[in-house]
Amino acid sequence: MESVFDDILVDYGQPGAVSDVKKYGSGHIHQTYLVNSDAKQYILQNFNTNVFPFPDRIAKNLKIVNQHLTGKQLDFNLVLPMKTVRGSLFSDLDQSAYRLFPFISGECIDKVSSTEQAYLAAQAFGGFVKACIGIDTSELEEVIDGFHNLSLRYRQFENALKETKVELHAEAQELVEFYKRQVLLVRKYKYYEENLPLRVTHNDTKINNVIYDKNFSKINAVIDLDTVMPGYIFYDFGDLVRTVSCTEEEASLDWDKIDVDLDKYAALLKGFVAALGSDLTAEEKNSLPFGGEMMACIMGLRFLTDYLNGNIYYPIAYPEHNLHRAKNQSLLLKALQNKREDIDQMMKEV
Ligand code: GN1
Ligand code: MG
Repeated sequence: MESVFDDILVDYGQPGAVSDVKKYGSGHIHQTYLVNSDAKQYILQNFNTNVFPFPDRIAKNLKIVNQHLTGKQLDFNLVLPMKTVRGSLFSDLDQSAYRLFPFISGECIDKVSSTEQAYLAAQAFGGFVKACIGIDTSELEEVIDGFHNLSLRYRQFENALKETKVELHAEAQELVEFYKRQVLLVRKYKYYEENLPLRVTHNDTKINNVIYDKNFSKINAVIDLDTVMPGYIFYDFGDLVRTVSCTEEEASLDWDKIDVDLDKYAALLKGFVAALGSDLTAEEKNSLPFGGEMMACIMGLRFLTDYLNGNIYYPIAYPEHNLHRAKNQSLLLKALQNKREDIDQMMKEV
């Protein structure tokens, strides 16, 4: 197997032979590996062309962003895919497309353990949006059509429910009813869609998409830039809320422990607002608490839709996996809704 990886290094004009390959990280979409050669370390990804059918759009967006950021002071690295000797972003092997990235050392986590870590992540993702101000969003492509469009995702859920071949047991039925009741969020989404400016957003601001330095004293890098495209500010704040302020990870089945940690929430808010400051419109600031609810809702809807569709999008380890992911997000959403008054109060103080 290693010789296959050697061929990839050759394709990228990298010296040395591969000595070790290990699965890496907890991403759902691409298969990711840490590759050790006798010269260097790399991240290698088996790129998922089903989920990203238009890799050219990713390349175009990242080129525009990269050009815009050249010469600007960013406090962290943006990790871009390397180019092969032929100038391609992919190396094709066994009918799969592989990408190589430089390896950035540091700590990549699925759960923060302090408010400082929360603050740093929010400041970095906010800093990314800030640094991209000035890019004409109409020049960027939509990498995945309607990716965070809540109206669309809700319709896809309704269709899946109509067409599903899955026999819904009581727990599944209860979840379906819960998500059906979230129409108010869809209505609010439409309001913001009409009233907020489009920004260049990251759109996958999960906590495991930053790399801290080894002391957790700063962010070394922001990674996973495939979904960089035009979006609303609350997407990026919302996915941070979803993955940082929740007391349990997205994969947790400890239903009773799923709650919102308000101290971490406050740290996110402070970090994000510190980075973007007066660049946020008043309406954008108001939309931030909605973002947490909306992103928990959209992820839950997507997991549940996938369950109803027979698990064709997210890899699963057991039949109810997507159902359980949807349940986890529903409990987080409930917790966010229950604590909305505290969160609104917090907003006034920032
Ligand atoms: C996927 O591959 P990964 O884990 O970085 C998904 C995100 C979801 C996330 C849920 C392209 O991201 O939208 O938030 O799973 N990415 C895509 O963990 O669908
Ligand atoms: Mg990822």
